[in-house]
Amino acid sequence: MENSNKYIDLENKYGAHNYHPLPVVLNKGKGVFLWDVEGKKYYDFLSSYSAVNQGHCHPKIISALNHQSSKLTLTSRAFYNDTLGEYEKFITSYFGYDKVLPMNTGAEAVETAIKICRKWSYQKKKLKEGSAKIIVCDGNFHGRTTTIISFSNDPDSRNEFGPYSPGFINIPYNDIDALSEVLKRDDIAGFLIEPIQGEAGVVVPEEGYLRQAYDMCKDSNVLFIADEIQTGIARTGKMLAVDHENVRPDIVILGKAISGGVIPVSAVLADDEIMMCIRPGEHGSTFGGNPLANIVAQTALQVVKDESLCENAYNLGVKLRKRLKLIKSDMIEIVRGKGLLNAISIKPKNNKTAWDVCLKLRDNGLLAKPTHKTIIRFAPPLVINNDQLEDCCDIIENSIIECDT
Ligand code: IF1
Repeated sequence: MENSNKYIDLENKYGAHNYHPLPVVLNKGKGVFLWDVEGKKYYDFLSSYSAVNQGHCHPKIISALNHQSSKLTLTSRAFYNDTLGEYEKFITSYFGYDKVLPMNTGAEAVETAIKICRKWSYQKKKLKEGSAKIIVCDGNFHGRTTTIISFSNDPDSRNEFGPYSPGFINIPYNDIDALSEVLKRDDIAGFLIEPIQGEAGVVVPEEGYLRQAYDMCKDSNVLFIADEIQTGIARTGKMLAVDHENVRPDIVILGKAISGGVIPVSAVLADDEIMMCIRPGEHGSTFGGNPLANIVAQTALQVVKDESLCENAYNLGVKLRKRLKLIKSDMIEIVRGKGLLNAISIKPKNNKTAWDVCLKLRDNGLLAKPTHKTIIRFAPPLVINNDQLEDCCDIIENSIIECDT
């Protein structure tokens, strides 16, 4: 542990204290596995918050990264390059939209979607400029920029970061009446929603909620904007979580696993009627659509299809939830999720909390992390196989039983 402590001390001394990581120091990843500096091997059950759906250091993605990185990494958008158009054609056909606006981080893509939605509302819906409102849900997590945390109701994300950006209306998640009520207003531009709320603790809305919400937005000429940064790219057992209800959002926001967790890549997808509201010089970023990102993302998305990760996530998710529900411990209060985006909530017992369960899981060779103190997210890379999943369920069961006694 002394080797790990050396690295932990360095981070404490020289790094901002904006995280409280689980005490484990990693230096290698491959597929579903991670290794620490002492050489101990772990199953990764967080997948870097669903960024490594394709598994750590997927050989095809790394090979594409290495090849392109020795050729051309960045041109800026001041000039054309021979990768962007090909990638744009690939990803718009992959998800079935006319256009893509490439960005880098998830938060940047959410900000981009907010700007596109507002532009559309002034140009096409003819709202009075500056009046547009976007509906958001309580319990949301869409990133950490000052505009995005302005509509967060999580004290840790929001407190003492004011003054806050206006133009957002919060309603309860999974409450169709609340949405119906606010849609009566005449200044609504869009409805921004996570199809499953990840950070809130993998909160899955009732069957039919997304479909009803989408239909109501259509009837009110309001854009339905799906933040699929965490739920997309096969994570919930479908390519997009909205596919479970056959909803086609007006705007789709992607990030994380779009690059297989290799480099930051994000994207906003929409049809021409919406996307063409943005004109040259009105939005962009230095690295958005860079050649390295384009090649890595195209390869990472192709891996999802080549390796049938949607089907695998769907089938193994059913097995995982079944096994979790069989664990005989009253520490487990709730088991929920879709595909391989799952969570359990832990009721403290014998002074043992979700944090202690995660420490025990770590000792037993599986890495997971609590959110909001009581929820443990279980989200392995989608390349996990049946035997590995069974092994992980044994580790989870044994660890919880050890904490329960
Ligand atoms: C951290 C949470 C998860 C996201 C959704 C946008 C973004 C995220 C649905 C922004 C990012 C990350 C951020 C990361 C931990 C992780 C997270 F715990 F913060 F809330 F997954 F639930 N929309 N989520 O989940 O994307 O700018 O980070 O690329 O901030 O610690 P980003």
